[in-house]
Amino acid sequence: MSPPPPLYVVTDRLLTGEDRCLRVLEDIIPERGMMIQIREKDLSARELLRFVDAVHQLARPFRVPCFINDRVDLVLATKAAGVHLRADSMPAKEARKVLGNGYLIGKSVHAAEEALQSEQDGADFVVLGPVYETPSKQPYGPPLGLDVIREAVRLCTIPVYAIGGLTPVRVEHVMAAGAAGAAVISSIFQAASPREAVTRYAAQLHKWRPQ
Ligand code: TZP
Repeated sequence: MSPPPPLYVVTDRLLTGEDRCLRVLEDIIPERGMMIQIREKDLSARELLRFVDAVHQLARPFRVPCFINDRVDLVLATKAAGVHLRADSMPAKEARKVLGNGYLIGKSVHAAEEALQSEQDGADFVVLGPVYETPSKQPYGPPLGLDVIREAVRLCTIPVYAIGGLTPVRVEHVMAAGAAGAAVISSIFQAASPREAVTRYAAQLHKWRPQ
């Protein structure tokens, strides 16, 4: 199986407004080389379904895979690429029972041992952070630093993505620490030119993972 794309773009409508969020996705998706996580915790199932459909319309022509945060049921209903589980989601083992092997499972983790546990539970990749202080205002806890990435990469065989305060410059450091890629919200959605930000990420990421 080819490795998953190194850039994991995570949506946050509350940061940008829904229209801007979709316009940014429309702008960056043709660059490819990315996965998208739809992370819209405030939406009801019905509202989320509508939003996922809007994102799929943009992403599917370019074969950009979309993951839905937490909602295994909506992954099945929309045939998304997979689910992205968080700490209070259904455990990966249970999600696998529901989804079978035709879908991917990502998991958010905050420690190297949690990354290993997620792998043992059947996750296909983990997203570990916050590595740096994050400009997104939500409470993600104190920055973990690069050593936690190194330790998770040492323990795991599945890809470990870094998240939290990433920029096209910092991405070099997390990749040097062994990360498989970067998961990003604000440095793309709040960039003056999101497409240029994606191009800069791609230039850095592909140095580490030639395609
Ligand atoms: N989990 C850990 S940090 C974070 C999440 C969802 C937010 C990342 O946002 P940004 O703006 O890319 O730092």
